[in-house]
Amino acid sequence: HQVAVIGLGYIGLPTAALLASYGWSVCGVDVSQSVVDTVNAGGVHIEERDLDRLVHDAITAQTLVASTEVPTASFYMIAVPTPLGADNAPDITYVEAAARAIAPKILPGACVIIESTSPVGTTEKVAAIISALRPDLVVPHDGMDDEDDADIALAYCPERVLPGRIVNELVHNDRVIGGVTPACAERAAVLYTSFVKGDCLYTTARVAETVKLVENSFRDVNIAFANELSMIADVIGVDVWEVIRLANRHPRVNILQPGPGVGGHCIAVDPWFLVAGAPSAARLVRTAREVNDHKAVHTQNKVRALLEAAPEGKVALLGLAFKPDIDDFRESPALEIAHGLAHTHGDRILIVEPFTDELPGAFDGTGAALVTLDAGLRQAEIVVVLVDHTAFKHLAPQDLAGKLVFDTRGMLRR
Ligand code: SAJ
Repeated sequence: HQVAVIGLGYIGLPTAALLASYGWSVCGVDVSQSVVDTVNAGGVHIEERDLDRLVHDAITAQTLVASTEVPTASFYMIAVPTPLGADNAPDITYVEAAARAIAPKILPGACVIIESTSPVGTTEKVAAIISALRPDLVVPHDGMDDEDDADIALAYCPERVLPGRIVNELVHNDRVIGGVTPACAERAAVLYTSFVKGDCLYTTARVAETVKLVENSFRDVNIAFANELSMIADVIGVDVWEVIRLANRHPRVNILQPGPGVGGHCIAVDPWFLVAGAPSAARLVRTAREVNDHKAVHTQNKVRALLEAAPEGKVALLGLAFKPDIDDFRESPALEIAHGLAHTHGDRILIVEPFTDELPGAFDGTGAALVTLDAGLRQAEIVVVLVDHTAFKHLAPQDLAGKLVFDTRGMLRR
């Protein structure tokens, strides 16, 4: 194979299928046999726009195959998860395991690319792992006397695609290509320039690692500002949406939207990787994380107060996903809020989520029920918007007449 993509998740599978569609012979590798079987049957195990057709076509054309074994390849792309461990410390064990799986297979001339969001210094750790397992190879390192001495190339090229738009953004976004040496970046660019229509921007691996974390921290800090404003507005008694709308008419102000908290597996996680690298310097980044996490607690408390104000009434919670029009519930503040309320208020909780057929297992035994939007509106005295799915946007004032309404997204006024 020309390319081995390690990890067939939200990033690896679209990237593997896209590379295959651009003529590369690709082997997608995953530790899960069921993922491998699904992909080899031309199917997908994740919901993402345009992905099913792309995978189906690549499998039919035999340009993509999936396996649990790492093959010998010219390019290895690591796209495995890097979760948060205990105490918000980054856990790179899957990246390290991928490096150990690649090491015995790699031949001189090959290129290893890390795409997983990683704490700064991870690329150097991968270099050390391959070096230790393959003393016969000269692995590149920063500041080496003659970079042409290296037997393999090693680069960090972060993904930066938006869930829901992954296939499109993989092609059109600019890419940061961080080589351990300039020659490594050039080698990695051979892969990216074959399908990226945005610009390929060259730098060092360490800068590229930092850039990825900074992008998501920037967004987290800005959402935290909006969320803090919403809590300040509650105290001083003004409409936060009106404040933001008018403030944003200033030519140099661009405030984001408050919500019930920040979710997803990136923005709620990556800032902690930056904090871990420089704990005492990263004060604003840490506080932003705390503000956004607190917003979910604050939202839950406000719903509890409404439940007390209408002691016989039911509440319809609209949405569980971490953002609109997506079926992804990972790290979702809406899910966390619904779950907390289900545990204390059981059968008073009605959940409306068009992106699922059944409630996640964590709701078992709580008494909370998944209902349609119409049923929720019929039965509930209180309506809480947690996610601004398109399916909720046609709600009219008469649908909500006589109900207590709490709109965490400002959707109804929009
Ligand atoms: N959110 C708000 N208010 C806003 C914008 C977002 O509350 O004004 C919330 C959303 O509801 C959601 C969370 O923030 O809960 C994150 O959503 P998002 O759409 O901002 O981002 P993600 O997590 O889907 O994708 C991000 C993107 N990063 C940036 O925009 C800087 C994407 O480009 C990255 O590739 C992705 O993280 C990743 O994989 O790291």
